[in-house]
Parts: sequence; C-alpha cells; structure tokens
Amino acid sequence: MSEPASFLDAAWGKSTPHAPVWLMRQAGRYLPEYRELKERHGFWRMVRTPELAVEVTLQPIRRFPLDAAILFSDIMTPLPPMGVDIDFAPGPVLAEPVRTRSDVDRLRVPDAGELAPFVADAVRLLRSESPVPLIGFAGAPLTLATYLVQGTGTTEHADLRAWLAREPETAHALLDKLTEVTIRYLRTQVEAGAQAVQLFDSWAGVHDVAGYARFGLPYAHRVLDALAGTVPRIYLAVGSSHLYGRIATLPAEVVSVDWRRPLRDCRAELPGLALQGNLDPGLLLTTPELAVAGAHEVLRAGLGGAHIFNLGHGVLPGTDPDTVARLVDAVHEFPRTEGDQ
Ligand code: 1CP
Repeated sequence: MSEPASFLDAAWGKSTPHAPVWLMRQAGRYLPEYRELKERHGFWRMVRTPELAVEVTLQPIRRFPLDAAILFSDIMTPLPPMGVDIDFAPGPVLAEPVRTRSDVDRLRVPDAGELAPFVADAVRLLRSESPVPLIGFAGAPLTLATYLVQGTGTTEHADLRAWLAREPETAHALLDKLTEVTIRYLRTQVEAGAQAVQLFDSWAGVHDVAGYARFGLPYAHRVLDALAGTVPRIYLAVGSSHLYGRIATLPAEVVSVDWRRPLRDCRAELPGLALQGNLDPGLLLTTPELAVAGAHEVLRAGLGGAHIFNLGHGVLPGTDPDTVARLVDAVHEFPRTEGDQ
C-alpha cells in the first residue's frame, strides 16, 4: 500500500488513490476471538457493556488493516427501551409481535439519554482507542418494523406486506415512532463521536416501488435529513435495484450496493453518490484466489467515482479469516487510476 486509503474522503465523495475497505459484520461469528467472548458473556451483555462492545469492535481492526471500524451493536438495540422484548437465536426473535393499534400506542419513545447510554459510552471509548474512523449505525424504520410486525426476520415478508396493505394507518403510526427513536439514537452516536453513520434498510428490497415510496422512503428520508451537516450518511438496502430511482433522492452521501449488479451499472442510476460494495459474501467461502479475483472485478467496476470497498452484505459465519486478510491486502494494492481522474 503506497498511501493510506481514506474512508472519510471516499465517504464525502472524493476519489481516493486506493479504495478504503471495511466489511459489514466484520466483527462476528467467523472470528474465533468473537465466539470465545460470546460463549462467556452472551450477545446482549456484549452489546450492553461498553468495554465488551469496544473489545469486539476492535477485534477485526487488530487482525486486518481495515480502514474503518463499525460499532459492535445490533439494529435491535434501541427497541427494548421502547418496551419490546427481544432475544437472539442467532437472528432476532420477539416475544410478542407488534400488530394492533394498541400495540403501537403502547410503544414508548424514550429520551435520547434513556435510549442506549451504553452505546454513547462505547462510542466515546472507541474514539480514544480506535486507530481508524468509527461508523455508527441504526436500522431504518421499515426494516425495524419488519421484525416488530413479523416477530423475526427470516420469512418471505408476505405477512408484513399484507399487514401494511390492511393496516396503513397503524403502519404509519409505528413507522413514525420508529423514525423519532432512530433519529434520537443516531444523533446520540454522532454527538458521542461517530464519524459516519450507516442506515441499514436491509429488507426494503422486498417491497415494490409503490410500497417502498409509501412506507420506506419518507421515513428513511426523515432520519437521514435529521443528520444533515454532521457526518457522511451511508444508506443500505439489499436486493433493491428496482428502487434506485427513489433511493437516488435520499439525502445520503453513500449508497451501499449488494452483489447482484456491477457497480458501473449502479453508478448511472445513483448519480453523484459514492458507492460502497459489492463483493458477493459467498465468494469468501471459496478460496483466497477466487475471492481476490472477485475483488479485482469489483474494484475495476468501481472506478469512475468514489468507492468504498465492502461486501454486498455481511461476512458469513463460515468465512476463513485468512481469506479476509488476503482480500483486504488485495484491495489496498489495487491502484484506482484508470478512467477515474
Ligand atoms: O450468534 C451471534 O453471535 C449473533 C450474530 C449477530 C451479530 C454478530 C447478530 C444477530 N447481530 C450481530 C452484530 C451486528 N448486527 C452488527 C455489528 C457490527 C459489524 O461487525 O458489522 C451490525 C452492523 C448488525 C446489523 C444488523 N442486525 C442488521 C443489518 C445488517 C444486515 O445484515 O442487513 C440486521 C438485519 C440485523 C438483525 C440481525 N441480528 C443478528 C442477526 C443474525 C441478524 C440478521 C438475520 C436475521 O434477521 O435473522
């Protein structure tokens, strides 16, 4: 690596000499040191204890020369203070789904200070301990609503789409509360020192354009708008290229793209935005050679504008950490010169 790749420069839309790289779910089950800590403490305790959250956040940073750290937490973290009981198995499972108007009316909208004080503490500690910029994050309102209404994230979401169509007023009341909580939660992270934020709208892609325009876009817009003038804002929606015309209107600096289409095609539909992505996480389950060849293709397709290298979605549990090490080096060794200046 000749010059350090700059995550924040790329996030602000500048072309960098090398693509900065971080990986969604870079802390997690593919790392033995993560599994060991989780065995001892359990997931929620790791999230809620600042020293443990800091330790897990830094585990991948110590192992690999990554260009950004992402706070170890979960998109569900702000929900228990609203009165929602959630367990992990390993994905989130709710004790009782939220379905009726009175379920929604019962949800609390806690003050920023009450929402997740341990997250603000973890962010402050990380700012003094992390050698690289820190990304804060939250779930987008529609994606949080997916878990609240269905009780889990793992079905085809037809139940959710049916519920939205049947109960639009209740849905808007729920999305409105989630939007307010998400704004408070992200502002807390930025005030504590997060240097960028990513809004995870992981399940937005299961909706058609009209459904997204009605139940997804306006709420994601409000959340991102509330952070205007602070830090770069990254928006992620998986399986959502049918929505790019709408996503292009969001007040964000960066869009995180899944693995389904080459970045050069996405750029045309997301003009003026930095792109993040988009190696297929499945390739990291093959060999280091195939993963590196895939990364080179992504890097070539990412020329022509600002690019933050990442996977199209999270690192999978069976991934070999040595393959991740090879991947990160390959990204740093790739010069961004052709067609880019
Ligand atoms: O078994 C375990 O160890 C728990 C696995 C796990 C981990 C490591 C969960 C449960 N959450 C996390 C951490 C996490 N979740 C991070 C940490 C930072 C990082 O290293 O990237 C982040 C950013 C998240 C965000 C998250 N949680 C999202 C958005 C990202 C995405 O994947 O689209 C979603 C949808 C969740 C829900 C969730 N929590 C956990 C799982 C396994 C899932 C997704 C699958 C499901 O819905 O069942």
